[in-house]
Amino acid sequence: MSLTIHHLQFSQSERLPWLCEELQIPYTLTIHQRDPIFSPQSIYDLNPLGQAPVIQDGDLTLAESGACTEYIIHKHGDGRLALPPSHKSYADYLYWFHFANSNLQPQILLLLQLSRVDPLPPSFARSSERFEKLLEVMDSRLSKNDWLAGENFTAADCMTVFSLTTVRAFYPLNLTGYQGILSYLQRVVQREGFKKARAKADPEMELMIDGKPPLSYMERMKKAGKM
Ligand SMILES: N[C@@H](CCC(=O)N[C@@H](CS)C(=O)NCC(=O)O)C(=O)O
Repeated sequence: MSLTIHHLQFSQSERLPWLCEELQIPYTLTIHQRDPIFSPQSIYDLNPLGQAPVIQDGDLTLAESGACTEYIIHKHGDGRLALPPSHKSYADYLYWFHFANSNLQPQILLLLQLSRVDPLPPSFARSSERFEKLLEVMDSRLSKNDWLAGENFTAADCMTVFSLTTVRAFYPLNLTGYQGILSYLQRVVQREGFKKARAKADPEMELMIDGKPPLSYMERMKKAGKM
């Protein structure tokens, strides 16, 4: 088995085991624990930026979850879970695939940083308003469509779900009232591929699909006596 996924627990690298389970392709999963918050040396040994995920395939070592997703789909998955240009939902697929890492995730990270400034700067309120708008747009989309690209479950979903679930252990996003998003998350966790990936990659982590934010990662570490 040549494809290895390096997964940092409680991180966006969860996207890749999920993708591989959905594609039903073989892979070796190497799990790395946070130390206690950031990446351990073993991730730096693979990626000088110290970020996960990282995949290895023969002589290749590749980071960036979007790049890894496209690589896996086209090298190992016969293009499945991507929509081709001929598909009626191609543009939607592209939009939501890129939305995850180019819009949703950066806006959450901005809120996380601004929320730590004391006193809170006016830009925090502005960013929060903008983020609510973003959630409204996603909620509306998911109220009318089962999956982000439309009728088909795609890699756009694999790219996005981390930012609506696990990331909330780091920034307490409240999804209460966003019924389109919450129903979507229920559909996600019923997928066999999701269940299998979760059991292998983060078996001890709860699903984080309620409106209320989950226990924070810091609190978990304190409870476990690791901080
Ligand atoms: N844009 C990158 C971001 C990767 C990233 O920041 N990963 C985080 C996990 S969510 C990480 O490795 N954090 C540990 C650290 O920075 O020490 C991707 O999509 O792969």
